[in-house]
Amino acid sequence: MATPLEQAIRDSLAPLGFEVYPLKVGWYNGVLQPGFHLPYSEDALAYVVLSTPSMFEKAFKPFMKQQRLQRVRDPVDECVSYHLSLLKGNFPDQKLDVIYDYEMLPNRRPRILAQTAAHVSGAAYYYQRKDVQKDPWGEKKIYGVCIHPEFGGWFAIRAVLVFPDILVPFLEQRPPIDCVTTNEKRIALLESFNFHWQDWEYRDIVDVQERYSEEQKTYFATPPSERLKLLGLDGELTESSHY
Ligand code: B12
Repeated sequence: MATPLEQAIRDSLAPLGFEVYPLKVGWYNGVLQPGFHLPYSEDALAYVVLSTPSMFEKAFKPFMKQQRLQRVRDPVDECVSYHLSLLKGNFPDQKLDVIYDYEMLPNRRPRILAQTAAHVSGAAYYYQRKDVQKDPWGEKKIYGVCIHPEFGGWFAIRAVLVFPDILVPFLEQRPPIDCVTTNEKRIALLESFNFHWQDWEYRDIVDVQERYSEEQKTYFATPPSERLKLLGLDGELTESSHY
């Protein structure tokens, strides 16, 4: 059963095409080296925020239409931060830190390892090289990828919300659904994600309920300098994401 807080977060974000999953900071820190730890109590409550395929239509297009773009960063990132800032305003009496997927520390490490957070919250299984037996890649660097049971790879991990003062020592951890079960498929998944992610194929490694619309695919496949034109707006972008 969702707590009233969780319900309030869902009620704000679900209509915009986002999903949220609770976690304890300790679950996240527990699988990471100290250099990546989040500086909060191990029992502090956090939520992973995912964008599902419909976020583009439900949040991003209206955001662009309302001309809310400040042109300081990638438009999708601005849209996400706009909505999460509004959400923050719903909890004026609660300390809430929002950590975005694109935020970097001064040492150039990401502030949050979004995939690790998604895995430990149960949102999406994080398939890494070490989840494969007898891998064929030798010295090559192989990046891992999260797969969601309903959306496959058609989603992005946008942020982690941390409530430093809400301690939940008894929060129950749900394991992520392991939907890419065979060694062969895991190899195919990591090859596809690492060597030809531009063809979108890795996203369909499981049967999915929803994909990005053709318009959304075109948007992400368009070079950043032409994306605003595609949306009927003037100007060029300097920052971009492809998620
Ligand atoms: C930097 C970055 C890149 C870099 C480097 C990639 C990398 N993984 O290092 C580059 C530019 C290459 C890149 C490319 C892409 N990226 Co990228 N990228 C990121 C970013 C910002 C940080 C990743 C990072 O530096 N991780 C640091 C490394 C060290 O972490 P790690 O490998 O996971 O290692 C840790 C775990 O193994 C953990 N660990 C150890 N044991 C265990 C055990 C368990 C059980 C667990 C859970 C963890 C764990 O400890 C390690 C650290 O010590 C993330 C967003 C974010 N904030 O996380 C997106 C992200 C990983 N990228 C994403 C995507 C989609 C892409 C691209 C397809 C698209 C694109 N626009 O470029 C390509 C595909 C990759 C490719 N073929 O090039 C998505 C992946 C979504 C998913 N389904 O998993 C993310 C999460 C962004 C998002 N908002 O959703 N990316």
